[in-house]
Amino acid sequence: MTIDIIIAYLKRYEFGHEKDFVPPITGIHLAAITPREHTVRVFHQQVDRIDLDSQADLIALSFFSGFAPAAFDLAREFKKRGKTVVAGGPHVTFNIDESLDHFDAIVTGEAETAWIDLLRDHGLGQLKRVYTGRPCDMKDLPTPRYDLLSNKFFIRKVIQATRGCPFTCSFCTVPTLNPGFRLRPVQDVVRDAAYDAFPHWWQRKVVWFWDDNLTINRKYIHALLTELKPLKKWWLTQASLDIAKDDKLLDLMRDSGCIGVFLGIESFSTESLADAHKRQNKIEHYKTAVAAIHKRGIAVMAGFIAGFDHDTRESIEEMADRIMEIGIDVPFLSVMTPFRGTPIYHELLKENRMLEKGWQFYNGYNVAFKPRRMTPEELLLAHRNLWKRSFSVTYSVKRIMRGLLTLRPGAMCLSLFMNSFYMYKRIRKNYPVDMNNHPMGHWEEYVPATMKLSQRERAVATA
Ligand code: B12
Ligand code: SF4
Repeated sequence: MTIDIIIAYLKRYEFGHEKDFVPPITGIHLAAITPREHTVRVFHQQVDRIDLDSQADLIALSFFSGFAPAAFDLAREFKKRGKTVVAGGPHVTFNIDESLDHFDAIVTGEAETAWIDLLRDHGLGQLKRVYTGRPCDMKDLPTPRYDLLSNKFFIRKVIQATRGCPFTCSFCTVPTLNPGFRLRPVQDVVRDAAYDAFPHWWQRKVVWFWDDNLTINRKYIHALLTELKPLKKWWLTQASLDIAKDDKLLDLMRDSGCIGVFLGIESFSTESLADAHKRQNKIEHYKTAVAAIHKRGIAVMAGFIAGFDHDTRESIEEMADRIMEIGIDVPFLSVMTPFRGTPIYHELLKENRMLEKGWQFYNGYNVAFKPRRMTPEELLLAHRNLWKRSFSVTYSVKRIMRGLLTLRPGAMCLSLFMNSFYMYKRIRKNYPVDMNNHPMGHWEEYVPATMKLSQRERAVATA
């Protein structure tokens, strides 16, 4: 059988980049766990042209909620051409009924325990509508099919070593999507990190861990980094703030080639952190935590969310200054997004604060709910102002200069590259923002009828 795996994408906002530097791991992982008797191609809509007239026997789509309209469009086009279209991923898992309107079959949860059954059934002409994937044990997972990645991605070695996270932040689907905390055997991960069939030295050198929270199990991370050290890679990951207090771990991170960590800092308000169930973050420690990581020459990327109940327009815009004060090298600035499958979604639904917006509003840069202390339009504007202030020439250049003075070479390149890129976006695309006359004007046509909250959903929420 021939299979086209497509990762759907829709441009996210006026400052957004259509081309990403680092690929998702989902498609190339799915291709790797596909039995070898099948022929697989992987497309990323973000960078690749999608072959609608493909001769494939099966089209498999994966997508986040914000890209659902693009996935539904693709499904419609392929079905018009007589193709069987299946889908999986975080959106499908929490939106089963809607997904069944668009796809011939869906996989909820993790593919490892369901994908092979689906392929077998399709081969026999006995496709079921829903396949339920259970959390997999992460043993014996193959190396992702890096060979199927388009050469448009700048960095290509993406790896997942662990799955899940012990925390329960109110806006995050990870605890329900990937329950528990599971680890791949260290030797499997090191084998993938050692994969070197890439054309450019930086693609061989840089390893990006797409984990939820790589460092949480200390015994495991120590074992992994000790084995990683001789490979002399530069690596990056997502971690929680507690690493900053662990000198031994930070030293090992430095010695094994860590150049960047992404921390979910989210907010400068104690009340907002409490609302978010982000008990692991302590505002008074932010600066010292960043300094401890910088001491090892490692760059700190950090995520911040605008739209908590205690946020005001002013507090959001001021975040730009606070982010500079605590020394973040690359900020990632999102709008609170109430994804299905999260506690915040249920809370907002109960309080009748969900806006009936299309899925394209669920991309981390738009407003899909009624904020407590602002209108949705004000929140959007405050976020855009925060973005503009954060990536102003002054702040971007300051971050680059600070990086040149304090970071190790790989981390310095990261700060230089990302800050220059966003500063360029800031200079080139300084659009005014108007929800009803958005630069992405065609978005409104994507609001599907399925976005209306069903009677059943309201009943469940208020029960
Ligand atoms: C790595 C990661 C990123 C990376 C890479 C993004 C990417 N496009 O892959 C970065 C940091 C760039 C990122 C950014 C964003 N992310 Co992110 N990210 C993750 C993370 C931590 C891991 C995803 C991953 O690679 N897992 C490993 C692979 C192998 O597993 P998987 O993708 O889950 O796929 C498995 C199953 O879902 C299933 N499956 C998936 N697709 C399909 C398709 C078929 C046909 C089948 C059979 C099965 C199947 O099988 C796979 C194997 O078990 C998840 C959290 C999580 N645990 O899922 C969040 C997550 C996916 N991200 C999320 C979000 C919201 C975003 C952003 C929008 C955030 C923002 N504010 O900007 C951006 C979007 C950027 C973009 N351009 O796509 C949400 C998505 C929620 C939703 N309902 O859409 C998640 C779930 C986290 C959360 N907040 O809850 N992210
Ligand atoms: S720490 Fe990160 S991955 Fe874990 S629940 Fe919170 S937001 Fe999700």
